[in-house]
Amino acid sequence: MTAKPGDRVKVVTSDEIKEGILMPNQETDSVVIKLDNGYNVGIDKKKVKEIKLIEKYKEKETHSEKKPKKDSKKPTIAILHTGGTIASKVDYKTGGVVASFSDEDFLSMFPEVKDIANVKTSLISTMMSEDMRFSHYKKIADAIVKEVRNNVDGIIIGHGTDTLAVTSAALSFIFENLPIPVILVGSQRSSDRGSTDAASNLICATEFIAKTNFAGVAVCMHENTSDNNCAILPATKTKKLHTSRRDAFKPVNDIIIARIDYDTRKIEFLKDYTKKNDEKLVVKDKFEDKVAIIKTYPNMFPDLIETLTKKKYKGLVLEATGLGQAPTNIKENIPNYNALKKFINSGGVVVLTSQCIFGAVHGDIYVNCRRLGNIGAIFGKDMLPETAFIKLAWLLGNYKKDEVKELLTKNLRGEINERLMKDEFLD
Ligand code: DAS
Repeated sequence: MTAKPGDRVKVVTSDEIKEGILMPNQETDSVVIKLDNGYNVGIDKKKVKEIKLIEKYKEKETHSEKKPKKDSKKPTIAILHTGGTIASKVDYKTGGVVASFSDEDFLSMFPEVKDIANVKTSLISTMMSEDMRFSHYKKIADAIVKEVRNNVDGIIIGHGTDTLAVTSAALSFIFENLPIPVILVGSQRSSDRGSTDAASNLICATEFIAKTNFAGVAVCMHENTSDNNCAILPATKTKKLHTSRRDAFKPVNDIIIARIDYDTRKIEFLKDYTKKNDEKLVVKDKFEDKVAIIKTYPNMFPDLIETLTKKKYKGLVLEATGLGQAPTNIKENIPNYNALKKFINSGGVVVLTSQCIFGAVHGDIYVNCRRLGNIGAIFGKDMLPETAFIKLAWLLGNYKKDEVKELLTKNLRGEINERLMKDEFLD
């Protein structure tokens, strides 16, 4: 009888025999099994001589109701699931990856976490992060406030990777004086793949919460392509720069906050950080819906900007080229200039950012930029376009227009780096 996903098997290769649960395999070149210690290994299919069936999969009737015991010597961490692949496991019947959210399920997937901390889990949503809306940021913020009141030592937010860095920016604007760490963790490869980064990212985030006095929002993901280091990345200055690599997340115009060595569990801080505190937590969780982000492009027409004016949008982030130039200078592009002017004159706030990933925009170097500044466009310094978008929507949701304009170019949560250094650039 051939083994099916979920069956206990022995995989025999020319060099070794490995026993575990056969996983539905998404990688065409390897057989993946879950070992008894909870981790997955991928074995090169070319090397496999035999897959011996040891025991057929038996579906469990119900989950065990046994709650993991709390150890008073360990910190308590709340894991809030929003979806993505980070806390998913295999449904052996369908072979699909399904989200699993109970404390017991979570600890059976990542058994090592309970050696570091007491863990409680809760479900916020089961969604792909590209579907996130401002209402979800509020939901996550409410759950964070609840756990802060429960006196947990730190919070991990499991999140899809696509917009993880945008949520981290949104959360850092929402909260002032967060007394504990809130670390967003994703995984680029799902946990049924031998090369998954879910366990190491989660374990590093747990170690970071357990061993440091960091407070505030940050991201924890692989720092390099091997499994030996994870990075704690700044919440408002991080970007997903690769579609599939495990080290896709990089700081932009900034450096990582800390490095966690996965093998030795040593934590090294690379920059100053906010420490746990008991200042009064301030929560401002409103976002203005009528804010858009538009990338300029060759042969651009004014239609999109005109529509925003007609629809009474209040804010626009224009992802311009280079130092903040937009196609507004030659005769054919004057309609773009006029459309921007009309948007601003009708009460809209325009923030200029750059399509260049690194560096800052400047209003006074090129005459073309100065013309945009003269009609009231605001230069967003070195802010990432997506961070500028979140900041603009958040400011418009919580402040008066004059304050919005003033605060846009002030560094509130590390989103603006006034002193760019050459090592704050991708090597
Ligand atoms: N689409 C991705 C997302 O949810 C998948 C993932 O990384 O979890 O952002």
